[in-house]
Amino acid sequence: MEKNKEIARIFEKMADMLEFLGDNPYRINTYRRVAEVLSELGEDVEDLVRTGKIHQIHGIGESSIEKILEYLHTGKISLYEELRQKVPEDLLELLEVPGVGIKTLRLAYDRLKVRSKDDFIRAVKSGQLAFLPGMGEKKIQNILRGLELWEKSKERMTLLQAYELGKTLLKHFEEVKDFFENIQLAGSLRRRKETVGDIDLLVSAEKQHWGELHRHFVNYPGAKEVLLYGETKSSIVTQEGRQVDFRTVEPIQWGAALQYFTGSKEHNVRIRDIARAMGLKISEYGVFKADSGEWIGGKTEEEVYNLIGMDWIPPELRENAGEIELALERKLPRLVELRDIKGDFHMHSNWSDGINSLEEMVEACYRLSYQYIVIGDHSQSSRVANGLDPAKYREQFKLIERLREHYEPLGFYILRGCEVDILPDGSLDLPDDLLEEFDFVVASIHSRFNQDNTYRILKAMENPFVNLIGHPTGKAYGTREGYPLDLDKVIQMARETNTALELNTHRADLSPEKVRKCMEAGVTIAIVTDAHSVKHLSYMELGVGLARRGWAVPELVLNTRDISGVREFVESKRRLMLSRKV
Ligand code: DGT
Ligand code: CA
Ligand code: CA
Ligand code: ZN
Repeated sequence: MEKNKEIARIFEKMADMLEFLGDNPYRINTYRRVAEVLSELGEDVEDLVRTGKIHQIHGIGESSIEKILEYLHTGKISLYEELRQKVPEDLLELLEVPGVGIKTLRLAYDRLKVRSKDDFIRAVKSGQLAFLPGMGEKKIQNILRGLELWEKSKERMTLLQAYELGKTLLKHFEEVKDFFENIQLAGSLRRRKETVGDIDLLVSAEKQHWGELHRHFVNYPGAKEVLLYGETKSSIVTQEGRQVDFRTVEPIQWGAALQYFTGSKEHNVRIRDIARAMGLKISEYGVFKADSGEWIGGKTEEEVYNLIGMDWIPPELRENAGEIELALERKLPRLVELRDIKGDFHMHSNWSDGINSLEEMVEACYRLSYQYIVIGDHSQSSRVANGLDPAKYREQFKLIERLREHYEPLGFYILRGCEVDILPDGSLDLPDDLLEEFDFVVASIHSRFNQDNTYRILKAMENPFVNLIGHPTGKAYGTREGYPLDLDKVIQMARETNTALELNTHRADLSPEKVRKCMEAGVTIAIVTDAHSVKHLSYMELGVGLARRGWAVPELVLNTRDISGVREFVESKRRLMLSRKV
């Protein structure tokens, strides 16, 4: 899939460059769409070309296919090479900055002779930019704040980025799987921390193979630079500028090493203190008697924890936030696991802004061995997302009806759903008589991210047909912090109205701390992928990790219920709210 990524990046850049040059908007959108389709399709572009299937893909036209072929044959796209002569590429990197758009960059280029990223940053900070037309004080403040966030987000990657990179690394090591026993991604990625500094990859193998393994590691095709190339430890920097640390240990040291390199540091410090008080010493090499230095264990993580009188602790909890005390009393809760998940409540098809067809989404979920899914295309107010009006939803119901005939006998249920917009006054974007026809309704805010939106969410929850609040805090990974919100009030209302709150895997919203608050209040959450393509459906694993980091237990995760449990959840709210009305 490395090629998909490379080509998508070039199409994205060509679109930006053409927009910068004031080219035809139709052409620009076409290239953007190609980039999106390629990076989210989940199928290797080289395979698509080989089988000819590329010609059937919605969103990739013939002239784009020519460019893709050109890249696959020559490693270059000539249009892109031409554009690079005309547009300062480095300047366009700033489009990642929240608040900076092409218009602003073009203006700075024309009026202030800004030619590079650094030129632009200087122009903002020196106040020069403020003199340009349309650049009010507020806009400049926004850009400054955006630059700050952007610089910070460059230092650490999002969990999603780390997860993807981690998967690619694991795949790279499949080629040498005969040389090692165990492999694991450790560090903050294993703990499912929302941002990850660097990736820590750990392998156990017989010493004679270590040389080969380190050679394989530094030859990772995505590596840009080798920082360290050793016998036990090597480090690389990837093309995207991310560091990966790689370590080899002996099989007998596996558990102790994994425990050590998973962290967190704070957790490990406590663990070591407890061991010391028992006359033991724990290091990355094993558990030893402090006086004699005799090795007494460490082949598995369980062994390490058991030797100091506690239960094994799930990595997501290892932050010294109460988990050690509970493990000592052997009272840790049983956390939700991926295998508990029976369905997904929020996904989009190409009826609104998804990449794949509804049929493809359904089939993919069936293959994940789910018991049910909710199709949740956007409603009419979300124009940019190609939202559906009531007639369109009813048309979609007919398609769902047909698909049910095939899938229900297989024990797989397709629920009619939507992601209905919560409008600025808190009312919903679809009429109640339609909402009632859905099997499950997600309601979300997609506008006015700068204001306190508590009242909108509270009002939406009072609707008897709303079952889940989508991405409740409006937060997005890395770039957006979310709107001001009184979470306690939202939690209280969720409990009073039998409404669930969403943990959206794409945005890490709710965040783990907020999940923990829901758990303490006994409020049900639903872990959703908000998938816009088949590929995104696999992020459920990550969502479960974030939920676990928020101490989520299966009883309070809606996806652990079977189909009748979900139906009962919906019915009970309708009964409850209607009984209140009379
Ligand atoms: P990151 O990469 O900043 O997101 O966070 P981590 O937790 O992955 O930290 P990293 O990569 O520096 O180290 C990986 C693990 O190795 C860390 O979680 C715990 C362990 N470790 C590293 N340095 C130390 C140390 O000085 N003392 C102790 N006790 N553990 C350490
Ligand atoms: Ca790390
Ligand atoms: Ca590290
Ligand atoms: Zn949404």
